[in-house]
Amino acid sequence: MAEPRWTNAEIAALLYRIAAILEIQGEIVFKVVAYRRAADAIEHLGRDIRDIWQNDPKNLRAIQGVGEALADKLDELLRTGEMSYYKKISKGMPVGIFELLTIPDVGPKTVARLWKELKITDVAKLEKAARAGKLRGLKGFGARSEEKILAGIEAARRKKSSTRVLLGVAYPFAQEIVAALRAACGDAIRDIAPAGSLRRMRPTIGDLDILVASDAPQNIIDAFVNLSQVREINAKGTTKASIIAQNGLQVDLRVLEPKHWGSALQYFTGSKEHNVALRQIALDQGLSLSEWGFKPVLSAVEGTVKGEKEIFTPTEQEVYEKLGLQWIPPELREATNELELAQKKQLPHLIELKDLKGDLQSHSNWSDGSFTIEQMAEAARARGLKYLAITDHSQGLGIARGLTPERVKQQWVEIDALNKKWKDFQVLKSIEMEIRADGSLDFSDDLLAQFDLVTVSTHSALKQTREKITARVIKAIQNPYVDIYLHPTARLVNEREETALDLEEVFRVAKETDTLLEIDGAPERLDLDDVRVRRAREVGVNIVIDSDAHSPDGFHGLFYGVAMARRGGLEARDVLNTLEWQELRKKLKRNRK
Ligand code: DGT
Ligand code: CA
Ligand code: CA
Ligand code: ZN
Repeated sequence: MAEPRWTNAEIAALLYRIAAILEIQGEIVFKVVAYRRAADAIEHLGRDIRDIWQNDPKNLRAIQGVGEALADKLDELLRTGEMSYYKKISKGMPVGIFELLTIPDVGPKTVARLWKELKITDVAKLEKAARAGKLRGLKGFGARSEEKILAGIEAARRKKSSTRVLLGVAYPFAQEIVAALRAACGDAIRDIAPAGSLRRMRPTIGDLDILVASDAPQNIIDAFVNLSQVREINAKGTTKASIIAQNGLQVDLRVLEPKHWGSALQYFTGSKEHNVALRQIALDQGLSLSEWGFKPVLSAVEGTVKGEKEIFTPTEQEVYEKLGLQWIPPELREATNELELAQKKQLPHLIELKDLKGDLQSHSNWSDGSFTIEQMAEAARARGLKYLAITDHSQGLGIARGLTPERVKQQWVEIDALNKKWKDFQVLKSIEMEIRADGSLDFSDDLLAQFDLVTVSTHSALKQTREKITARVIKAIQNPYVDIYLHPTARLVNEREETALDLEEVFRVAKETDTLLEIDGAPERLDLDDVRVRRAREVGVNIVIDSDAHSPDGFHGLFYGVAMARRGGLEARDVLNTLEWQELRKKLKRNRK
């Protein structure tokens, strides 16, 4: 049965669609922009829109871009599951029309003309018409535009079929490409860095953007297209090239003169929205900013003043400084509030990997890991950590060879013996306890009280309704011996959607009960993500960052977990496992009474 409840993401998608319809119908730009702005705000709310709504349309106006009229429409949607306005304006709109908008260079105006004048209502019809040379009948269209459209259809197809690559795959691959280019080009490379979404540490990467500063661009381009990682060359010019790597990832390379390095790195790091806002700040100061640097402008109308000199920014710092801003860490460049903070010189001092003193989720061969506790501990210690919680699964999770109370006791004997081995390191007795479908737990309170700390999570019955799964999790975290709730939304990037959990409610109860919430840094999880992390901090929930390692390599999860925390604006003091174990211990609710 269909779920009548609309998620934030679905509501945002509906508003984007309304904007597209209005645009195709030739509505005034202002109205279209308003819908897009509201869609964007709802998409990045970080909490369920119902928590703001609370059955009163007036409350919705607190959301950016939502005025009275839209508030009423959203109110109707939240109450009834339908929006009559959408029904009205989408009436008679062929569904295929929206896919036309995903083709590069095909905007709403073109779509409207294709539809009205040639009865083209989907991609298949457009492709047929372009091949048959029928588009040139339209005013302003020629054989070249037909070619361009066919190429665009192809590009849109490719984009749709290739899912975005996990950060955990793209990041090491980018390092590999950078190292290979350095080895091949030596001194010809003055500077090299990955830019784009990878530098911003987004959980998934569309394509890799690599920048090189050099006075010998052709050498760099030649070396690049000849790397052993290259499967296919898409394009090769004098200063840029684009390839498909053996692993399927597209890599765009741009070579530029060193004097443009700062502005180019800034531009190609994005995000696009951040860049748009930054350019506006520049314009307000009479400067036009591009990847090439700054140029003074007299006014928007007059354009660049003849003879006025360009201003180059060899470093990225200088780009932000020139505008009176603090340099903004790439992870924050998603157009939330980073520019405002940078203006006021109030950017957070973001947490770094080296701030972490321990890891509170890891698995050994006692459950679904493949290494001994000792191997895991030595690997954590080699990374400079001082404590490691072994959180093997509890019996409720049969598939992972979950531990029974008897095996838990046996494990403790092993841990006690191991802990005699080190002066500077400690293995903590812990467990990843499955929250059963009804909210009950695998172990008795009496046993739970004897662990150093207890974590809970959900791996089963993930399709429960919002009410059920929320009640289930809340019941678990209200237990006085449950210290941490792991990977809260249970999503798997590209594989499994989040559960229907009411996170806002969980945040509230977590704060009330002193339960910690986790950023699980395993690249396939990254859960909580940046938007949720930001919200959790706002509410005042305490956060920990864990690797969820199942092998020594798995500790790289700490690096990606820290990246999510940085994207969410966290400082070291916002993350409890930056504390020594003796300090953290005192903060656990089990030790607070
Ligand atoms: P991705 O590849 O989908 O994971 O995301 P990005 O952010 O890497 O996007 P990409 O590869 O299309 O472009 C790299 C950066 O270049 C982007 O973050 C900002 C900049 N950029 C690209 N196109 C535009 C544009 O049309 N306007 C502005 N302001 N910046 C752009
Ligand atoms: Ca990219
Ligand atoms: Ca790109
Ligand atoms: Zn787990």
